[in-house]
Amino acid sequence: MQFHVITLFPEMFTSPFSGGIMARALNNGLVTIQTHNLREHGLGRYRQVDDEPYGGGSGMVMRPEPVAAAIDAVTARHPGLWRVLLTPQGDVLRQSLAAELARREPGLMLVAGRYEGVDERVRELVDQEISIGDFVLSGGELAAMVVIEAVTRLLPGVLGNQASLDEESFGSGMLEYPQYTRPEVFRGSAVPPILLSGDHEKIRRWRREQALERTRRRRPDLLVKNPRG
Ligand code: 9D3
Repeated sequence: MQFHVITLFPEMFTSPFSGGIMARALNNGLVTIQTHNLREHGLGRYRQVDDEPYGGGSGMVMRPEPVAAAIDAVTARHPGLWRVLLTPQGDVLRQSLAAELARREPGLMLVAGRYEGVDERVRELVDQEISIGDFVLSGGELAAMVVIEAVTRLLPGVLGNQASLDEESFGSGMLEYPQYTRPEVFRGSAVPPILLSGDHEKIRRWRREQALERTRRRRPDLLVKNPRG
Protein backbone atom coordinates (compact mmCIF):
# COMPACT_ATOMS: atom_id res chain seq x y z
CA MET A 1 0.00 0.00 0.00
CA GLN A 2 1.21 3.48 -0.89
CA PHE A 3 0.91 6.43 1.48
CA HIS A 4 1.36 9.88 -0.07
CA VAL A 5 1.43 12.76 2.39
CA ILE A 6 0.97 16.40 1.40
CA THR A 7 2.52 18.53 4.13
CA LEU A 8 4.50 21.68 4.92
CA PHE A 9 6.73 19.58 7.21
CA PRO A 10 7.93 16.51 5.29
CA GLU A 11 10.89 16.07 7.66
CA MET A 12 8.45 15.11 10.43
CA PHE A 13 7.74 11.83 8.65
CA THR A 14 11.07 10.07 9.12
CA SER A 15 11.79 9.00 12.70
CA PRO A 16 8.32 7.72 13.62
CA PHE A 17 8.70 5.05 10.95
CA SER A 18 12.37 4.21 11.50
CA GLY A 19 11.86 1.48 14.08
CA GLY A 20 9.74 -1.52 14.95
CA ILE A 21 6.85 -2.81 12.87
CA MET A 22 6.73 0.25 10.59
CA ALA A 23 10.42 -0.04 9.69
CA ARG A 24 9.96 -3.74 8.90
CA ALA A 25 6.88 -3.10 6.74
CA LEU A 26 8.82 -0.45 4.80
CA ASN A 27 11.89 -2.66 4.40
CA ASN A 28 9.74 -5.57 3.21
CA GLY A 29 8.10 -3.35 0.60
CA LEU A 30 4.64 -3.88 2.09
CA VAL A 31 4.16 -0.11 2.32
CA THR A 32 5.76 2.99 0.85
CA ILE A 33 5.57 6.49 2.32
CA GLN A 34 6.20 9.48 0.08
CA THR A 35 5.96 13.06 1.27
CA HIS A 36 5.09 15.96 -1.01
CA ASN A 37 6.06 19.43 0.14
CA LEU A 38 3.10 21.77 -0.06
CA ARG A 39 5.51 24.73 -0.12
CA GLU A 40 6.52 23.75 -3.67
CA HIS A 41 3.03 24.73 -4.74
CA GLY A 42 2.99 28.00 -2.78
CA LEU A 43 2.07 31.27 -4.48
CA GLY A 44 4.45 34.01 -5.58
CA ARG A 45 8.01 34.84 -4.60
CA TYR A 46 7.40 33.79 -1.03
CA ARG A 47 5.62 30.55 -1.89
CA GLN A 48 2.69 31.67 0.20
CA VAL A 49 0.28 28.95 1.33
CA ASP A 50 -1.88 30.81 3.86
CA ASP A 51 -3.82 34.05 4.14
CA GLU A 52 -6.14 36.00 6.42
CA PRO A 53 -9.69 34.77 6.92
CA TYR A 54 -12.44 36.54 4.97
CA GLY A 55 -14.81 38.10 7.48
CA GLY A 56 -12.03 38.67 9.97
CA GLY A 57 -10.91 36.69 12.97
CA SER A 58 -7.64 35.47 14.40
CA GLY A 59 -5.13 33.18 12.78
CA MET A 60 -4.44 32.25 9.22
CA VAL A 61 -6.26 29.93 6.82
CA MET A 62 -4.67 27.67 4.23
CA ARG A 63 -5.36 28.90 0.72
CA PRO A 64 -7.03 26.43 -1.62
CA GLU A 65 -4.81 26.84 -4.72
CA PRO A 66 -1.57 25.35 -3.32
CA VAL A 67 -3.49 22.45 -1.78
CA ALA A 68 -5.35 21.84 -5.04
CA ALA A 69 -2.13 22.03 -7.07
CA ALA A 70 -0.43 19.53 -4.75
CA ILE A 71 -3.40 17.14 -4.86
CA ASP A 72 -3.52 17.38 -8.67
CA ALA A 73 0.24 16.79 -9.00
CA VAL A 74 0.14 13.68 -6.81
CA THR A 75 -3.00 12.40 -8.56
CA ALA A 76 -1.39 12.82 -12.00
CA ARG A 77 1.54 10.60 -11.00
CA HIS A 78 -0.38 8.22 -8.73
CA PRO A 79 -3.97 7.77 -9.91
CA GLY A 80 -6.59 6.02 -7.83
CA LEU A 81 -5.48 7.03 -4.33
CA TRP A 82 -8.21 7.53 -1.70
CA ARG A 83 -7.90 11.19 -0.76
CA VAL A 84 -8.09 12.01 2.92
CA LEU A 85 -7.99 15.44 4.56
CA LEU A 86 -6.95 15.35 8.22
CA THR A 87 -9.20 17.81 10.07
CA PRO A 88 -10.75 18.15 13.54
CA GLN A 89 -14.19 18.03 11.82
CA GLY A 90 -13.67 14.65 10.17
CA ASP A 91 -14.93 11.12 10.82
CA VAL A 92 -13.28 9.98 14.04
CA LEU A 93 -10.69 7.27 13.47
CA ARG A 94 -11.60 3.87 14.95
CA GLN A 95 -10.35 0.38 14.30
CA SER A 96 -13.26 -0.21 11.89
CA LEU A 97 -12.31 2.87 9.84
CA ALA A 98 -8.64 1.81 9.84
CA ALA A 99 -9.76 -1.56 8.46
CA GLU A 100 -11.74 0.13 5.67
CA LEU A 101 -8.75 2.30 4.77
CA ALA A 102 -6.48 -0.76 4.67
CA ARG A 103 -8.59 -2.06 1.75
CA ARG A 104 -8.16 1.14 -0.32
CA GLU A 105 -5.80 0.14 -3.11
CA PRO A 106 -3.44 1.41 -4.43
CA GLY A 107 -3.26 3.50 -1.28
CA LEU A 108 -4.01 6.76 0.52
CA MET A 109 -3.29 10.40 -0.11
CA LEU A 110 -3.15 12.16 3.25
CA VAL A 111 -3.46 15.96 3.25
CA ALA A 112 -2.17 17.53 6.46
CA GLY A 113 -3.27 21.06 7.19
CA ARG A 114 -1.64 23.72 9.39
CA TYR A 115 -2.74 27.12 10.74
CA GLU A 116 -6.31 27.56 11.97
CA GLY A 117 -7.67 25.43 9.19
CA VAL A 118 -8.05 25.07 5.45
CA ASP A 119 -10.27 27.03 3.09
CA GLU A 120 -13.68 25.35 3.02
CA ARG A 121 -13.39 24.67 -0.73
CA VAL A 122 -10.54 22.22 -0.11
CA ARG A 123 -13.10 19.77 1.27
CA GLU A 124 -14.52 19.36 -2.24
CA LEU A 125 -11.17 18.03 -3.44
CA VAL A 126 -10.99 14.99 -1.14
CA ASP A 127 -12.94 11.77 -0.65
CA GLN A 128 -13.04 11.81 3.15
CA GLU A 129 -12.15 13.92 6.18
CA ILE A 130 -10.67 12.19 9.22
CA SER A 131 -9.99 13.32 12.80
CA ILE A 132 -8.05 11.22 15.29
CA GLY A 133 -10.06 12.39 18.31
CA ASP A 134 -11.42 15.29 20.28
CA PHE A 135 -8.27 17.15 21.25
CA VAL A 136 -6.39 19.98 19.59
CA LEU A 137 -3.24 19.33 17.59
CA SER A 138 -1.16 21.95 15.80
CA GLY A 139 -1.69 20.40 12.39
CA GLY A 140 -2.61 17.25 10.53
CA GLU A 141 0.86 15.68 10.42
CA LEU A 142 0.72 13.63 13.61
CA ALA A 143 -2.82 12.58 12.71
CA ALA A 144 -1.58 11.38 9.30
CA MET A 145 1.14 9.34 11.02
CA VAL A 146 -1.42 7.77 13.34
CA VAL A 147 -3.51 6.77 10.30
CA ILE A 148 -0.46 5.33 8.55
CA GLU A 149 0.52 3.20 11.54
CA ALA A 150 -3.00 1.99 12.35
CA VAL A 151 -3.59 1.03 8.70
CA THR A 152 -0.19 -0.58 8.13
CA ARG A 153 -0.67 -2.99 11.05
CA LEU A 154 -3.77 -4.35 9.30
CA LEU A 155 -2.13 -5.10 5.95
CA PRO A 156 -1.56 -8.75 5.04
CA GLY A 157 1.96 -9.85 6.00
CA VAL A 158 2.70 -7.03 8.42
CA LEU A 159 1.76 -8.82 11.66
CA GLY A 160 1.44 -12.49 12.50
CA ASN A 161 -2.01 -14.00 12.07
CA GLN A 162 -2.85 -14.20 15.77
CA ALA A 163 -2.01 -10.55 16.29
CA SER A 164 -4.31 -9.61 13.41
CA LEU A 165 -7.17 -11.60 14.94
CA ASP A 166 -6.56 -9.82 18.25
CA GLU A 167 -6.93 -6.48 16.47
CA GLU A 168 -10.22 -7.66 15.03
CA SER A 169 -11.40 -8.38 18.56
CA PHE A 170 -10.46 -4.87 19.71
CA GLY A 171 -12.47 -3.67 16.77
CA SER A 172 -15.43 -5.49 18.27
CA GLY A 173 -15.23 -3.46 21.39
CA MET A 174 -13.71 -4.58 24.71
CA LEU A 175 -10.62 -3.56 26.64
CA GLU A 176 -7.94 -6.17 27.20
CA TYR A 177 -7.72 -8.44 30.22
CA PRO A 178 -4.84 -7.83 32.68
CA GLN A 179 -1.57 -9.42 31.65
CA TYR A 180 1.34 -10.63 33.75
CA THR A 181 4.81 -12.01 33.20
CA ARG A 182 7.70 -12.85 35.54
CA PRO A 183 8.35 -12.29 38.43
CA GLU A 184 5.56 -14.05 40.32
CA VAL A 185 5.75 -11.37 43.04
CA PHE A 186 6.74 -7.78 42.20
CA ARG A 187 7.09 -5.28 45.08
CA GLY A 188 4.64 -7.29 47.13
CA SER A 189 2.11 -7.63 44.33
CA ALA A 190 1.46 -11.22 43.24
CA VAL A 191 0.28 -12.64 39.93
CA PRO A 192 -3.33 -13.90 40.29
CA PRO A 193 -2.96 -17.62 41.23
CA ILE A 194 -5.48 -18.72 38.59
CA LEU A 195 -2.95 -17.81 35.87
CA LEU A 196 -0.50 -20.32 37.42
CA SER A 197 -3.15 -23.05 37.78
CA GLY A 198 -2.75 -24.60 34.33
CA ASP A 199 -6.57 -24.80 33.97
CA HIS A 200 -6.96 -23.16 30.58
CA GLU A 201 -10.74 -23.18 30.53
CA LYS A 202 -10.84 -21.40 33.90
CA ILE A 203 -8.20 -18.94 32.72
CA ARG A 204 -10.20 -18.17 29.58
CA ARG A 205 -13.33 -17.44 31.61
CA TRP A 206 -11.40 -15.31 34.15
CA ARG A 207 -9.85 -13.22 31.40
CA ARG A 208 -13.22 -12.63 29.76
CA GLU A 209 -14.73 -11.61 33.10
CA GLN A 210 -11.82 -9.23 33.80
CA ALA A 211 -12.03 -7.69 30.34
CA LEU A 212 -15.77 -7.16 30.73
CA GLU A 213 -15.51 -5.66 34.23
CA ARG A 214 -12.68 -3.37 33.19
CA THR A 215 -14.62 -2.24 30.12
CA ARG A 216 -17.73 -1.58 32.28
CA ARG A 217 -15.71 0.57 34.68
CA ARG A 218 -13.45 2.45 32.29
CA ARG A 219 -15.16 2.49 28.90
CA PRO A 220 -18.88 1.78 29.28
CA ASP A 221 -19.36 3.55 25.95
CA LEU A 222 -17.73 0.55 24.22
CA LEU A 223 -20.32 -1.85 25.66
CA VAL A 224 -23.23 0.39 24.71
CA LYS A 225 -22.02 0.40 21.11
CA ASN A 226 -21.38 -3.32 21.09
CA PRO A 227 -23.12 -5.22 23.91
CA ARG A 228 -21.26 -8.53 23.80
CA GLY A 229 -21.02 -9.03 27.56
C1 9D3 B 1 -9.05 27.93 16.77
C2 9D3 B 1 -10.04 26.89 16.50
N1 9D3 B 1 -9.44 25.55 16.44
C3 9D3 B 1 -10.39 24.58 17.02
C4 9D3 B 1 -10.09 24.29 18.44
C5 9D3 B 1 -9.28 25.16 15.06
C6 9D3 B 1 -8.20 24.21 14.76
C7 9D3 B 1 -7.76 24.15 13.47
C8 9D3 B 1 -6.74 23.29 13.12
C9 9D3 B 1 -7.62 23.38 15.70
C10 9D3 B 1 -6.61 22.51 15.34
C11 9D3 B 1 -6.17 22.49 14.05
C12 9D3 B 1 -5.10 21.57 13.65
N2 9D3 B 1 -5.52 20.16 13.80
C13 9D3 B 1 -5.58 19.34 12.77
O1 9D3 B 1 -5.24 19.72 11.67
C14 9D3 B 1 -6.07 18.00 12.98
C15 9D3 B 1 -6.56 17.34 14.15
C16 9D3 B 1 -6.71 17.77 15.50
O2 9D3 B 1 -6.40 18.90 15.90
N3 9D3 B 1 -7.24 16.87 16.40
C17 9D3 B 1 -7.59 15.62 16.04
N4 9D3 B 1 -7.48 15.18 14.81
C18 9D3 B 1 -6.96 16.04 13.87
S1 9D3 B 1 -6.76 15.67 12.27
C19 9D3 B 1 -6.14 17.15 11.90
